[in-house]
Amino acid sequence: MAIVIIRQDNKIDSWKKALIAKAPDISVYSYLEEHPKEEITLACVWKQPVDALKQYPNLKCVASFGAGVDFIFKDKSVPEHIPITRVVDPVLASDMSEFVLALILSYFKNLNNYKIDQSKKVWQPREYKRISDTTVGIMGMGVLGEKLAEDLVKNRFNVIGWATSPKIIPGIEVYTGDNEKNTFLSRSNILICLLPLTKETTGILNNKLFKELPKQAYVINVARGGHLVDEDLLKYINNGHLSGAGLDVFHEEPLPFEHPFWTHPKIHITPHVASVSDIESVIPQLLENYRRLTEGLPLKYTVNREKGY
Ligand code: NDP
Ligand code: OXD
Repeated sequence: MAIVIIRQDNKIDSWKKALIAKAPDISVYSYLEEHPKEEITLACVWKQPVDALKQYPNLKCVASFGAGVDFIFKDKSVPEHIPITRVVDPVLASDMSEFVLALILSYFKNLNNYKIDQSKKVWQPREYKRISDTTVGIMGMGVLGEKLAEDLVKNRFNVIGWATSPKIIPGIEVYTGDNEKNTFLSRSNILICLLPLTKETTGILNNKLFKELPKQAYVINVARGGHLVDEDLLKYINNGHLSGAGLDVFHEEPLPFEHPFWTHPKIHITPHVASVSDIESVIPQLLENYRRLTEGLPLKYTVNREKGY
């Protein structure tokens, strides 16, 4: 039994070194080196090349290096009987929460505009917004959404949520399903997308949804680029209904050079950095699942194939 790491960025060596340091008894390979394919039982992946998983005849589990698994479901070569796991980690959740809080406060206090003004030596005071006047709506009240909601409440925000199943979270009203979606939207001065990307949620941030938001609402997408219909966002910002957007994720990453989001004065772009899996914090759960596989025990943090998350 052995682990293979498959990812197309420059982080393979760091993950491999850390895995070996914590579990010297386990064989860990990069998919780029010569390795015994039939020994691989666990593949740890992040945006793996198409068909990369086909070459492991004894694969027993595919583990995402992140919270999202959309890129694994997109790969039709992953055999249906193989369980898929994802990262559930308090550090990932608190990093996300800190990021979204920073984005909201930067928007409230016009910090981006002042940075642009500074570069032109322009002295131009602007009106600012207050926490006490704002309701934040979070789409997706899972591991990340719930932590964000709790932190926003601690910071005196009025917070509401939306999910598929009911939740009891002190101080937070959670709406569910399509029936309650428009009521939820009509109250959200800031709308945050923390949904998984599935068949149901693809393109959910569109004209129809933006129309239901209060005038001058601000949209933050820290989930996946596939949730957003880019042209619809531009239309609703340019016609003045929305006051702007903070976007961390895009259909194509890196965002193509010619994309209009880059230069839009009301769009704040970041390069998919809202919350990045922390190696030290995530390795114990990857190793625990590897040991569970070895011992034939149930795996932790498996996703539901039917639901797609
Ligand atoms: P979870 O699976 O824990 O939570 C998903 C939430 O979305 C659940 O509350 C679920 O409802 C709700 N949901 C799913 N489908 C629907 C639907 N059709 N309608 C309404 N609600 C729905 O995911 P996480 O919180 O761990 O992560 C969310 C996403 O954040 C990830 O999938 C990933 O894409 C993204 N992400 C982005 C990062 C970044 O750096 N930008 C970093 C990490 C994650 P219910 O609870 O009822 O099932
Ligand atoms: C994730 C991500 O899904 O980093 O964890 O986007």
